[in-house]
Amino acid sequence: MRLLSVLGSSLLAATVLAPALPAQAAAVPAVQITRVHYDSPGVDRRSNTSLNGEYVTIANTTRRSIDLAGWTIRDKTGYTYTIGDDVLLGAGKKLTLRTGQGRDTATTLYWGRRAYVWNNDRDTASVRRPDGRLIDACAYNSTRADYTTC
Ligand SMILES: [Ca+2]
Repeated sequence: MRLLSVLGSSLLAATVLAPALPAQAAAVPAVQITRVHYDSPGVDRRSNTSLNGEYVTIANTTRRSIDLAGWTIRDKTGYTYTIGDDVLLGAGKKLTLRTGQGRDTATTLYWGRRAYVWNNDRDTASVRRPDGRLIDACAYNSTRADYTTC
């Protein structure tokens, strides 16, 4: 999956990373899924608090801001969140997408769903460019933890 990510890395990141670093270091995708907290605390009662206990965090691994407008985050089933306009992720910054409803901030976006997205046992989170190209994916298959770090 990491290899695919390299191929899918943005031209911007490729320009920044490719000339100076060896191929192995460039294996880090420009936008990386760093955590999927798939099992929210407590019993899954679909309260907004519980829904927002589910989240996925992505990080900009490059030294430049990345315009995320139109990028998508989706699960294996195909539930898809499209990042809106005016979402610029600064160099090295992280962004968290929570499942429930809330007011978007610079660091947290809200999917606005009234149902869970991330399966508590196994699923795959992926982040894609507006053209659908896969940038990074994170799969998990365990009920022994509430989250996975990718
Ligand atoms: Ca869940």
